[in-house]
Amino acid sequence: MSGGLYSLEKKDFNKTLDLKAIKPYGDAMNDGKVQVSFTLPVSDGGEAVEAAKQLMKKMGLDNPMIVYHNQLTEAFTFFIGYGECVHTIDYTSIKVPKVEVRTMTMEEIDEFIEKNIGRKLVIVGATTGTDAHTVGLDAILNMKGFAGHYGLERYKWFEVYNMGSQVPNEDFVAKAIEVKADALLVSQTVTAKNVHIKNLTNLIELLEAEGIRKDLIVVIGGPRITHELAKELGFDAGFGPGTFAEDVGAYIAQEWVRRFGGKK
Ligand code: B12
Repeated sequence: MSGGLYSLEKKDFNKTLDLKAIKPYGDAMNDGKVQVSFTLPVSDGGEAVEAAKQLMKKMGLDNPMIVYHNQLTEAFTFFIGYGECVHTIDYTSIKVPKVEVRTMTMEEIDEFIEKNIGRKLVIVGATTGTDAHTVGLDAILNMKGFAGHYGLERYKWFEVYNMGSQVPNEDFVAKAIEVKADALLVSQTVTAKNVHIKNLTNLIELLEAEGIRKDLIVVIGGPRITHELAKELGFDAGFGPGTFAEDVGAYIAQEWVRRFGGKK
């Protein structure tokens, strides 16, 4: 049976659950118990442990307890601590943008495209800019797929061009024009220095300059990509960890029909 906080609420199990003020659950509702781990740039010892406990207090963790500390190297110590979180979150106020799509199998997606569009949808995928992480994109595109889910190359009604890694945006856009792409799939690793933001923004600008942005479904994916980030940067959808080819395939097929109205 599927769980979740809402199902807990309906049970007698615990009357103290307040979705307007949730806090971490350890052994009992509302105990706020959490485990944290971090490194401080000091040698191990009594002062280091005290510093770690004071830091946990400043993080909003009451009754801090250091249960493990180990000097990693000279002047660096690793800590594991337990504490009780004093903060709460109003769960009812949280709205996270998600890709709106009806879940479909590979066969259903193929059937849907055949019936509603009547021709293959052309997809161009790449890991762009300086990014060399291709495994995620390959998981979505390659014939073999990932974790028992075939990639989009396996589908009868997708024509897939996988350009691989470190593809300049200019080459990516040129390929999209050459093969008359319906959808572009970009894989991108979020970077500490926001290189990904510049690179992704540049792609949208190039597509707009060519006058083809509105004709394309443009999607990004990667380990730290969210739908919200994708929308902010001018993309149609964003897919993160745990994505399978059918999630993306169903989205592209349904979005194409929604936007372009079926066979043309
Ligand atoms: C393998 C790997 C590499 C390999 C990549 C080989 C290759 N051909 O891909 C190599 C060794 C080359 C590499 C290099 C580097 N890496 Co590296 N790498 C990894 C590692 C270990 C695994 C990534 C992976 O393959 N995951 C498996 C796939 C299946 O998962 P995924 O990418 O999340 O993909 C799924 C979803 O995100 C989504 N998805 C992904 N792309 C797309 C695209 C679309 C269109 C859609 C719809 C969905 C989608 O669907 C996929 C399936 O569910 C990660 C750490 C980790 N465990 O994640 C670090 C990691 C990504 N690398 C990192 C770093 C820092 C680097 C380097 C900068 C290291 C260095 N100093 O040189 C370089 C950068 C190279 C470059 N120019 O880009 C960091 C990135 C930090 C960050 N900012 O998030 C990570 C997180 C490691 C870390 N913790 O520091 N790396």
